[in-house]
Amino acid sequence: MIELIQFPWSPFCIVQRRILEFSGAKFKIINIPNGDRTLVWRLTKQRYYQVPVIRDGKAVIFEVGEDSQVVAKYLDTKLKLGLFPWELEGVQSIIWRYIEGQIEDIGFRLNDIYWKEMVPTSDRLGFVRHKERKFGRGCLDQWRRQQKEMLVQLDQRLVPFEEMLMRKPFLLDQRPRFVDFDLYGMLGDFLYSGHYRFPAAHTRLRDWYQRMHRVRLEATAGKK
Ligand SMILES: N[C@@H](CCC(=O)N[C@@H](CS)C(=O)NCC(=O)O)C(=O)O
Repeated sequence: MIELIQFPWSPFCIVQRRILEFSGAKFKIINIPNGDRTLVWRLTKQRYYQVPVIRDGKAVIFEVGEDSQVVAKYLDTKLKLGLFPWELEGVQSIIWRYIEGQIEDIGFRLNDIYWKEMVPTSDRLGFVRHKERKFGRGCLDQWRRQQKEMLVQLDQRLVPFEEMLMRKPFLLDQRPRFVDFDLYGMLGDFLYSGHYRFPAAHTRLRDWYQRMHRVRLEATAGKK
């Protein structure tokens, strides 16, 4: 059975989790503490420490670069999901860079403001150290002070997606493609703490998010 090694609020893990749910395949979730990557380190033979990682029998799948989509492409091929059709290849690459850059960057900061509600006491030192080493001393408090402006910025950065949904149920097609799952993951992280509502101005996107929450491969048969 496929195993997903993850922690629950990670945007990139939510992407793969939803893809697996969408597929209808049986899979198992293995949650690791944010601050203890021992399992990942061991499984990847000391080549990777991030999440998500997929274990599928003897195969261990993980990203090889900042812009690789090794995990999603593996699941797509193995489970025949149709998430990366050739005719959308270049377009999706441009869009997922925007999603994983512009949207993820604000979404995770807004969620991290509530880090104490997510991170168990035993993991807090490692969490704060990791964040501060990467984003500077006091970054978590700084994000709290910038919360209002960041929410406005997120709203603005989501406008293109609201526009993409004007005439289609999914971002590029009549059925979801990889970028739908990618955006779903970044927004899933933003909404994880439960302190935010879906941005009110984006009504089509809100309906799309609900659709993405439930959509199943078997229901997309024959849809282009
Ligand atoms: N491009 C990678 C990014 C993965 C990533 O940034 N994972 C984060 C969790 S959301 C992580 O493990 N960060 C811990 C670290 O870098 O030490 C992907 O798509 O999977």
